[in-house]
Amino acid sequence: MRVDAVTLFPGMIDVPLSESIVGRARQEGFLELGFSNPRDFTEDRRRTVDDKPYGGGTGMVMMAEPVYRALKKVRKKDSYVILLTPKGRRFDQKLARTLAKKKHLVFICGHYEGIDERITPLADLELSIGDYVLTGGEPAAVTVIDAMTRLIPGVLRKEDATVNETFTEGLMEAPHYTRPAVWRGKKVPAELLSGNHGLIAGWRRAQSEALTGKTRPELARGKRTPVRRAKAVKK
Ligand code: 6GU
Repeated sequence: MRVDAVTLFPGMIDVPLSESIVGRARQEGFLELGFSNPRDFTEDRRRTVDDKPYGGGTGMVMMAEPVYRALKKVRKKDSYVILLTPKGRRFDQKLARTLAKKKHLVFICGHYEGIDERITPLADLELSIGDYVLTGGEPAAVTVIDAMTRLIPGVLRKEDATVNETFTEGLMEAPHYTRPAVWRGKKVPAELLSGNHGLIAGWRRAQSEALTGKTRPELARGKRTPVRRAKAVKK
């Protein structure tokens, strides 16, 4: 898949996504990541990208025109454009799966107090990664791109690694252990050492349900009484 980010700070996205699995996915061509910097589309000597908010208030607002031009440079007919903002719809695993199937995504990253509101209608989706405020959309873009990339077929060596994992079934995954079987006096649960696949599956299921009920009761409840679904993402 192709992803472009409209950002004043490409390094905030490029650097973290050059390591580990996503770094390899880029080298192997599963993910093509490009950048378009609004600062490169300014015409004044100072290359101004922000200005004071109309009506007063603190902070600066990203000006519409440089963002518009940076978007125009990368947007194609079938691009799906996502504006990253804490006011957006909350990102989750289901949306990661939907977005991972798109051919071309463009992320618009706000910085400072945000972007001139007249940019909003250019986006297909406003997206947030959680209920807290970041310095800009860039760390959110990293999070979303990471979550999608590992779902692209072929990126993970064992594709079923994404089948039984946390959130896929609305449950948290059971705990994992590796050698040694006794570490500093702490034992690995006997079920996992039994070699009995039915026993292991039953233990994992019970652990998943207990863990989810304890730390994320709203997910556990959602299993029995599905909450109203968020509006479907435009195709
Ligand atoms: Cl997408 N942007 C910013 N600035 N803060 C956030 C966010 C996005 N998602 C959660 N907090």
